[in-house]
Amino acid sequence: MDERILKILRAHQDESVPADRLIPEELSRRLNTKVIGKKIFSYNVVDSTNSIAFSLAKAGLGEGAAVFAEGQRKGRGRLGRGWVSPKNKGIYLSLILRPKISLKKASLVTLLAAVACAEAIRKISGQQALIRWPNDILVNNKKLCGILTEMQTENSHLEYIILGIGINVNTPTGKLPSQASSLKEEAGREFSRVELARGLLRRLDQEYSFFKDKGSAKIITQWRNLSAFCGKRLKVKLAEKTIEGQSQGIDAQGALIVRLDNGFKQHILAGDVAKIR
Ligand code: BT5
Repeated sequence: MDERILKILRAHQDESVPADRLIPEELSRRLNTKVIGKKIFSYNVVDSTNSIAFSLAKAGLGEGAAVFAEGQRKGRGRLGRGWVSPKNKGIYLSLILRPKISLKKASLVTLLAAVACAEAIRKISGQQALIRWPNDILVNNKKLCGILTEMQTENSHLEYIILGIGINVNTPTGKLPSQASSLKEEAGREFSRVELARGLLRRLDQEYSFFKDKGSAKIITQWRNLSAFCGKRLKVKLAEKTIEGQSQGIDAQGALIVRLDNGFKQHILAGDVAKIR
């Protein structure tokens, strides 16, 4: 095509309609899930899909509803951090979940989601996606997916969970923070976001139904098999300090077990992990 025409098209790329649109008509085709994605809402650019899902859950919307956006202005990570969400390139999804479990078990939902994300990414791309505790999916040691689990509680009782998932699918690395990558960059080709999103909803549906019916044992085993750092030496940044030790997997509540050099085994519920060697 003429270089002048290409220049105009490129300049307006962010406003153009993507070929594979994350809209209910496409996403729900042959989805066949029991709970997850039974209702799907799609937006163009929003501040954060988690914020929309929170408002919907607060207003009483039932479990399994999914909110998708083509882009986010204020995508959220954990601990006040941000999630870079370029338009039309990634998947930005939030789900409303209302499991009847104790607060102590809520972090298992993050692990369950991490297993579903890693497996859906593996299935579509053949890439060796691995989980970095608690909420990152890595390919070739680079983060291309993050999970944010937010909760509403009342009197120490879990009301609902908003499960937010961001995946860099066809995103050029130039639009991402350093250390981050996308499925396209790692696999060397583009992927259908609709196909990946559908695969992810199905996988989440299977894992979530199994978790509600039969408990967490299967998820913990699957998680261990997909873990990037099991048995490796780690540094874990906690709220007030950083500790070092050997990763010994996760316990039944989903806490990371780290064996410190003095032999003490510490169970960690929240932190950021980096591998040392
Ligand atoms: C996460 O937090 O990884 C959770 C990300 C969840 C995003 C989804 S998108 C749909 C839903 N709606 C939302 O508003 N959020 C959820 P955390 O572990 O705190 O990681 C955040 C850090 O990852 C940032 O401080 C950056 O260093 C890095 N980062 C930011 N954007 C990234 C991206 N697109 N890809 C990879 N790394 C990124």
